[in-house]
Amino acid sequence: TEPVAVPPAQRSSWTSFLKAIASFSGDLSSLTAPPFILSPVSLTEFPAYWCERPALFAAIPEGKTNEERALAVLKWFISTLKGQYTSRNETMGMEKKPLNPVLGELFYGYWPDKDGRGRTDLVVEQVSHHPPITAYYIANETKKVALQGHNAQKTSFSGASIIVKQIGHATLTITLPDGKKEQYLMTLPRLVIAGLLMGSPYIELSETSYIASSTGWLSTIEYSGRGYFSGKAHTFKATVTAPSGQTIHTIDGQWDTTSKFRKTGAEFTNVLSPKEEVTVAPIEAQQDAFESRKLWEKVAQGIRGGDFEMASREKSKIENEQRQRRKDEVAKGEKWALKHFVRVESDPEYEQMGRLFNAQPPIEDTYVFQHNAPPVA
Ligand code: CLR
Repeated sequence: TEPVAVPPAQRSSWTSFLKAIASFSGDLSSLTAPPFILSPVSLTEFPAYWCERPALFAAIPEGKTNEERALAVLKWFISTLKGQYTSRNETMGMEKKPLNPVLGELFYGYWPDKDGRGRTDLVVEQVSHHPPITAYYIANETKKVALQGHNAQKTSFSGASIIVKQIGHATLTITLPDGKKEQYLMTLPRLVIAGLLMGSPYIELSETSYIASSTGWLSTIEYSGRGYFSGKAHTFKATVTAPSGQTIHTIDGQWDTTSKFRKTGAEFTNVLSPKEEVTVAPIEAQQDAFESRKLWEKVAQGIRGGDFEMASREKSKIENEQRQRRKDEVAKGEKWALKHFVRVESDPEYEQMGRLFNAQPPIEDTYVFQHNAPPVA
């Protein structure tokens, strides 16, 4: 195979990058990659993918029964996958290597109120650099829906693909009109990054993820791609089971287009309409030094404008400054203080709801949001 998508001058560097990945497991962020594969966007921006269809997020508490709300959560979840896993192909032509966030990096944003759906706010903080861990909180206060989660990745190499196991989980909390709280625990699919030999990486999802509710309802989502049971890319099948264990709904389709209820043929998800990107404060006037777009501004400019020397110089500046900070902390016997999240060793909600699908591992840590974020104008 010819790496057709790789600029000829970067082919040897692409080959070395692939070799380095193949003989390596763990944190890919430390490997030097050729310029054509670099994205100007930091991983701290990725949690915004959870809310690019704000109306679906806001609609969750409107479900009248436990069953309707379990379906509403599943519908919102499936509808985020296209943005999460294919949007870099759309905006940049292929999957790219995101900027590796620094410890304490922040990303704030919101989706404005529109058509009575209420405003949704996003707070993201890089809570660990080594290994990279990103924590986030997304809430619509009007509709009383909130999502708290964190994610990290374990990567390995198999055949000609990178396999990414997602570590971490997310918990959605809604408050019903009678004041009762209801929760949904979500686990995340496994990623297969294919297309590497051609030099145009793309993501396929595999295996299973779950959405377990405090009401006892459970959605089990199985993912497959080209060459698997349907033969089509980006395929999923979801079953929704009642607390009795009985399967009430089965849904099939493509997470990047549409899906249907198996029994009735009625449409379940449709993500063909445009999504809505998060709004962030203007960089120059309002962002401070640790906010993602401000922090990486010059690196991103270099990558976007093809000035990779500037990008690499500016990136080294940031990394050296980080190394110095860590040294100073050690010297002073201090530890970096997180701003918006507190880590707890074990998450009781994960343990409880995780029993519904025999969650592995059975215990996980979590990062609890401190409700202290500044409002974004
Ligand atoms: C982060 C959490 C989001 C979903 C998501 C989508 C794309 C993933 C990203 C996560 C983690 C980092 C990732 C990326 C795709 C490529 C990139 C795995 C899981 C790796 C580090 C870069 C590999 C380099 C190749 C493109 C050559 O909710």
